Amino acid sequence: MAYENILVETKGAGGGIGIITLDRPEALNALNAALITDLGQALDSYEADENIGCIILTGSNKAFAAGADISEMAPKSFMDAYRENFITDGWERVSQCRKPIIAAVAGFALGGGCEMAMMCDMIIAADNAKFGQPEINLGVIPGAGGTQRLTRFVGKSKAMEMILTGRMMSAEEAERAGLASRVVPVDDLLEEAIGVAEKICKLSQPMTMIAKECVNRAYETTLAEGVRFERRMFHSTFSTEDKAEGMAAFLEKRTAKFKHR
Ligand code: DAK
Repeated sequence: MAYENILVETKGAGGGIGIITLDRPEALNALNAALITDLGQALDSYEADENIGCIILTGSNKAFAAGADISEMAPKSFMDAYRENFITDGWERVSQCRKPIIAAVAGFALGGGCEMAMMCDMIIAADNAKFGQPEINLGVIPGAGGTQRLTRFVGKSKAMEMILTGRMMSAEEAERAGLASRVVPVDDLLEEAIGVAEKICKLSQPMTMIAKECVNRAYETTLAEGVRFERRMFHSTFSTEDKAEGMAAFLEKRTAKFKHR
């Protein structure tokens, strides 16, 4: 399917990696309604495709995304925004993705762009990446989870500084603070993300999905509930063909051939 605001391609052995590239270079990949619709459709189709084991979301070397499109927001009054439920439909789609999704971030990841990267399962940052929640400069506040997710990633003090002043964080600082899983040279960004995705694709697809679901529980519930949930999910993995194959392969000193069942 052809899209107007994103590019899609598959990579990896057997085409197991779905790559979505945000593509509005004239506006530093600012996220408008049409782009969010394209992104949702691309994610739906990768999630429905059993061959896809991991998704990479990326932008250009200059910008992952410089935020929601300010020209779309500027004319709206409170009543317009409230009645239309403005920029709500589709905005949480990335966080609802059940398959592993990696944000490969180069350049600006600001406002909604930073929020979208944080909705992914991990952020691999290029050395030129800049993260920020600059909405305060526009006379508004973050609206797609920035006050909640950034605080969980980097802690209260740094989140407050970023959100109250609008200052940007370098890739190095983002890694140090736990926002990015690692920093790589900008020219190697996609290759590094593909390397991680390839490792994920070689594993049992249901296990990577269940593991992701369990990690995400850590953000939504108490420790005791989270551990109980993990225990039940762990027990359920014993019903799968992939558990039988993975453990047999280890004991027989061979590589496991997962069937994703
Ligand atoms: N929207 C629209 N256009 C943008 C844009 C944006 N966010 N960011 C950049 N552009 C456009 C610029 O207007 C410019 O267009 P032309 O003038 O060439 O036509 C072009 O991209 C290149 O930008 P610059 O000329 O400014 O490039 P520089 O390298 O000089 O500066 C910059 C790069 C990233 C520092 C600067 O462009 C900038 O400050 N951009 C705005 C960043 C920002 O404030 N972002 C936060 C936006 S508010 C919600 C969901 C999401 C949100 C809220 C609610 N719900 C689900 C309820 C999110 C809100 C936001 O993200």
